[in-house]
Amino acid sequence: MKNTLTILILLLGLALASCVSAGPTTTIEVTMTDFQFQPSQFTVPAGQEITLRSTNNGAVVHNFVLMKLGTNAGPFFDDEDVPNVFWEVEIQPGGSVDTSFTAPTEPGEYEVICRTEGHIASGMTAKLIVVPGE
Ligand SMILES: [Cu+2]
Repeated sequence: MKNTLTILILLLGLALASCVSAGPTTTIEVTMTDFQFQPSQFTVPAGQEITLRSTNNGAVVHNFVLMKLGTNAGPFFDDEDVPNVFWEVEIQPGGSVDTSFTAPTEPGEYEVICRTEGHIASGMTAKLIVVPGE
């Protein structure tokens, strides 16, 4: 009987933990392949310090480039898009980078792209959703 109760409590804990992970998070784990971000959508609280754990499982250099609100690199990244970059990090093929950035303070949907030539066109885009902080 006591064991059953323990198992129930553990299951409840797991259920609660999975609910929490579905909401905004201050840690993003992203895997890059040729040519995708996995997952391709992240939700973070506004203005918070965000830890980005990135792994590049591809054969070429990839980037995690967060564009400013309301901007979009379009079908390819060029010099015109540089002023619209909010934050970015480059990851070498086979490499991992753990870093952090401060989330934008304005809630909204932000475009994430890989600026390596041709990668947007190959589908290497994602979305960062910024929600109001607590
Ligand atoms: Cu890429």
